[in-house]
Amino acid sequence: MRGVDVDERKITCPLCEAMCGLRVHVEQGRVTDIRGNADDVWSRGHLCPKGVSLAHLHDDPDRLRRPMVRRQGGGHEEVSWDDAFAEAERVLRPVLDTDGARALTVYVGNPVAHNHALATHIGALIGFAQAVGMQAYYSPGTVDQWPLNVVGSLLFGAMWNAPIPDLSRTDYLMMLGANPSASQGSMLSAPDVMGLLSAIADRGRVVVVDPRRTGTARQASEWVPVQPGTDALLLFALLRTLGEQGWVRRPAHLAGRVDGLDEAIALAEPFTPERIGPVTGIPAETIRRLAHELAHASKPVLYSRIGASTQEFGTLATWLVFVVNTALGALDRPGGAVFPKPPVWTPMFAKPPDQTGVGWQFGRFHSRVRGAPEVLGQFPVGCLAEEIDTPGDGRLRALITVAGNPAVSAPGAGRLAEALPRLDAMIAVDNWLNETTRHAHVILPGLSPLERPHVDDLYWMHSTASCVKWSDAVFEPDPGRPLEWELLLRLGGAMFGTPVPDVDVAGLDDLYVGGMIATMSALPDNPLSGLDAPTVMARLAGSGPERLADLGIRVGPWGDRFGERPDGLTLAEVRRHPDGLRLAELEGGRLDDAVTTPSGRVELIHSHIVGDIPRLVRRMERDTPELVLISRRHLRSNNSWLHNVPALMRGRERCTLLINPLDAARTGVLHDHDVCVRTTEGAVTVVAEVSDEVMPGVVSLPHGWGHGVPGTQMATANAHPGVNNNLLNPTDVIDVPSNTHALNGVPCQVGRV
Ligand SMILES: Nc1nc2c(c(=O)[nH]1)N[C@H]1C(S)=C(S)[C@@H](COP(=O)(O)OP(=O)(O)OC[C@H]3O[C@@H](n4cnc5c(=O)[nH]c(N)nc54)[C@H](O)[C@@H]3O)O[C@H]1N2
Ligand SMILES: Nc1nc2c(c(=O)[nH]1)N[C@H]1C(S)=C(S)[C@@H](COP(=O)(O)OP(=O)(O)OC[C@H]3O[C@@H](n4cnc5c(=O)[nH]c(N)nc54)[C@H](O)[C@@H]3O)O[C@H]1N2
Ligand code: SF4
Ligand SMILES: [Mo]
Repeated sequence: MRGVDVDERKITCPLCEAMCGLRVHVEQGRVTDIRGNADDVWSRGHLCPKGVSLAHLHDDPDRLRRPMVRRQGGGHEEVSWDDAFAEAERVLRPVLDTDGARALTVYVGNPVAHNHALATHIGALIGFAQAVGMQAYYSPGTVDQWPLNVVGSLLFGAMWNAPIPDLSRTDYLMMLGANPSASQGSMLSAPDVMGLLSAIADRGRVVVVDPRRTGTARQASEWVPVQPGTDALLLFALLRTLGEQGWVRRPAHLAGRVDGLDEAIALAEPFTPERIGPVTGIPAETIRRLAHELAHASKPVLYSRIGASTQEFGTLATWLVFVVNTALGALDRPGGAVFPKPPVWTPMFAKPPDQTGVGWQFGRFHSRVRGAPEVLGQFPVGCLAEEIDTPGDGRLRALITVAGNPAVSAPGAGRLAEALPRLDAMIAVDNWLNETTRHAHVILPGLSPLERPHVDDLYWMHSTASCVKWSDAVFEPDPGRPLEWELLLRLGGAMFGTPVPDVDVAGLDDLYVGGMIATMSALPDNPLSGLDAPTVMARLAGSGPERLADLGIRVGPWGDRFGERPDGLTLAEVRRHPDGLRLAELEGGRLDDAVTTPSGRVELIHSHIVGDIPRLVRRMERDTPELVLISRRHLRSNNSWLHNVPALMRGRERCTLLINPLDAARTGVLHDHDVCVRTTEGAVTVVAEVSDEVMPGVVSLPHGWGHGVPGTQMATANAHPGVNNNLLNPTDVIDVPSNTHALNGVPCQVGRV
């Protein structure tokens, strides 16, 4: 039955990279049911408990619907949009007038990539601020996938360009530092990724390299416990063994398309299985056996994620995954590591103008306090606090956070919590009053995930098929509410001197989109190259994010290119397919198309990466600490911000310290009792969960907790506060080539409270 009061909408869940198609059943303006859409061309009905929680997010009484400003005496109060914009102007303008945009930065949080309105227009805020002098911007990139971005840039030509494992065809998958049973896949989009893994285990082998026997490891053919932070050693030893045994495959399709494989194998020389065995905790004979299995599988492939990224040697480990894939002949081959073909183009896929023509440049400028070189435009996110609290010329005095919670997600969280109140201007574009936004002078809320249209672009760059899906909003937002992209343009416009309340948002949107098209069409090597910018602009439909979705689809590989391919796609056509369009399956043989390095070949050797090998050699000579800390995720969390959904919080407390029985016995720690965890950065008290799920010498604490702090408004989360993992993570242990913080493998001590 359909009618005004009863309706069913098909949407794509915007919460994670799995991009599940959902059916949302609405009665009398309320969601009564959410289930997987079995007709969705991509996900075929898959979903997880978080997808069902979209209704709770929409209804959450704590979710902000009106802007808030910080009262004089502390605490926040709701105000009108006009008053909020006036307050933003009041705090921001004096900083810009006296110190300029150099004193301002932007923190771009993770949901930006999952929210099309933010994803398309964050570039306006950052671009405009940089145009008037903002130096670096910050993001969780440096506590996440920055090593992959560095490796993608140098080896394959662009920062989001990297092959993914062909899960449907491989017969031997080695996974390092990824736990899709919780994450549902990362930098690897696949519907029902655990189903695909179990099919691989049935027809071949899945080997999980992880200090913890995760849900993924339990379902795998083999769990290989590894000492945190030593994956690069393991991978070098595998590479060395492949070379030594004559097991390197040199298939015809890679001939003349890859540079540096022999050099990479030569660099593996110091890393014998015998030498690295005691450091990694993996016996030499296991390493030789794994090399043998990889070499003799018919379609082997390696894949790594955050555990092998946010660690001391994240770039080398990530790089070596692609080197070993190349040595196995797996690169660009069905069943191996293949390049997806994203249907929706985004400017994120292009090289920035200043990096075009030359190879990628790093260290173009340095941070003020510790002199960190920029990497892909960013300093380590752990620099944020010191840039705010260290006096002197160029001190950060203004911060705009967009869908980010660095007070929880960034290392050195204690210092950051003390630094944020010192800002002269803090503006948060955010939907909750949480650990970070409580410090904001002004909070500008966006819409609920059910109130806005959605289309994914970035994640199709790492997906197991090429699809495109458009979701209309399920509910119309209240009239008079500014949309999130409009908020970003308004703040961006203020950079040029216009008072926040007076910014001509529509005019600025035209300027931003027109300027972007003009820039891109003048650059080589992107789908806009050579197009006539004014014609493109004139033929695009809509405004805001919709206009950019139309552009991305039309210049994408299936697009109409504004009439050049009359049967090609436009946004209007995509909208006619509520179950999505499935355009292509993964295939090999895409190197010539996908690789955009200066040479046109995969360039394995770069001094920026291999220059870090001496540091790795020194790691072999260093003693392993008695106990180290790693992070973990849970299926029913999403970083820091889904803990306010009651349905996801049922069951026992999840913020516990996992500790091996041997370590528990040694330190006197008892199951279910409070334990104190201490690092050079700080100490927390948390309940211990004694379990051989973690290997000896390793303790695991989830990130994203530490709620219940004064001034926040999240009733459910605050009733289950947990502890903030990042009070323990120091800001100075860094994977050098990528600026990424080591959040895994942090030396710590535990003891009874
Ligand atoms: N349900 C849910 N899904 C999510 C998220 C969430 O919070 N909850 N977050 C999303 C985000 S932002 C991201 S980036 C992705 C991340 O997705 P994944 O990369 O799959 O992340 P994790 O589940 O944290 O798995 C990382 C694994 O690395 C292991 N590990 C730790 N240190 C090391 C090490 O030194 N070496 C090796 N080999 N392994 C190590 C950990 O024990 C853990 O099992 O998940 C996304 N999906
Ligand atoms: N120790 C440790 N720390 C980690 C990690 C780890 O494994 N270990 N993982 C890191 C990783 S991979 C990531 S990605 C980061 C995440 O780091 P962040 O992006 O800083 O944190 P999130 O928890 O994702 O916070 C999301 C914020 O967005 C807001 N929000 C949610 N939806 C919307 C929306 O639609 N619009 C707007 N405007 N706001 C919204 C929420 O209220 C919240 O404030 O954490 C990192 N920190
Ligand atoms: S796996 Fe869960 S959170 Fe991720 S897209 Fe699917 S339903 Fe949403
Ligand atoms: Mo992330």
